[in-house]
Amino acid sequence: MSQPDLPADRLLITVAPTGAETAKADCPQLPTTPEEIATTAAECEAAGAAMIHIHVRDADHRPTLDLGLLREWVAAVRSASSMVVQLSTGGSVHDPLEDRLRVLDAEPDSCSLTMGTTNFGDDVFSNPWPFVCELYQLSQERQVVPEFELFDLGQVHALARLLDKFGLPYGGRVHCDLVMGVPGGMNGTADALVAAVRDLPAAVTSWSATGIGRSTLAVALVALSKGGHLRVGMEDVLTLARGVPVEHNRQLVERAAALGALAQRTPMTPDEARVLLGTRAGS
Ligand code: KMH
Ligand code: ZN
Repeated sequence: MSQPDLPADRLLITVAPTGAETAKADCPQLPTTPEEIATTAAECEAAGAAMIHIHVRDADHRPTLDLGLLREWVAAVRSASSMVVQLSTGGSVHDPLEDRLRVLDAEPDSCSLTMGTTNFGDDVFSNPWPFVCELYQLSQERQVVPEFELFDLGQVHALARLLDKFGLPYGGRVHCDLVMGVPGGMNGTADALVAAVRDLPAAVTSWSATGIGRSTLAVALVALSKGGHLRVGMEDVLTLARGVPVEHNRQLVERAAALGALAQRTPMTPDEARVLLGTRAGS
């Protein structure tokens, strides 16, 4: 996997600070307002994150895909940091597909794009093939770089099928994220990660991994061993250790940077991340 124009030791740290699953009432430290997301973005960039994966909340702290709020959050993050802004098109398991397509109207640099339907705890995260194809073509048209979210090995295969059918993403780079340890998806283990990386299509130019809950450290360590990048954040894990809650997303970014330092990897700057991912110039 090549990183043209970048030193080989560079590590992309993506922060996913909010997600759609945790209630503010259960976790008051979760960033759920434009002010909180701006502060989080600035702190996480200072700690080494170069991209932010955003799920927006409304005034009642509930997940929303309201276009006005999406735009407000994108602007808040851009005013506080220079990180690559990635909006979730996954939303919550309750969001209609048509609302998820409209996320691109908020003009992010990047969008998540999940490669298939997954059982998601007791719910279903719906990503039918026609929806995946429509969202992908829309991302090409709007010049938004997708991050392909892969929850299982079948979705790795589906990515090859998508690229064969519709060609490369805008920008010509192919970045994906292995989301591991979701109840219903692939296991958050070294063996599962090795199998998924082995099967990635040859067109993939970079990949990161994230382990949900307790799998977070195992997945991060094996991702670094395999030369991958890291996604961390309170979307995926709410404790630093058993009984020790995360107080700030920056703690998870700091820990990712520290693990990277042990593996002799240097956090990438947002400008370097733009080269890695092929996002629009000036965004
Ligand atoms: N909230 C999950 C149902 C994404 O952001 O694209 C989907 C998710 C993936 O988090
Ligand atoms: Zn997400």
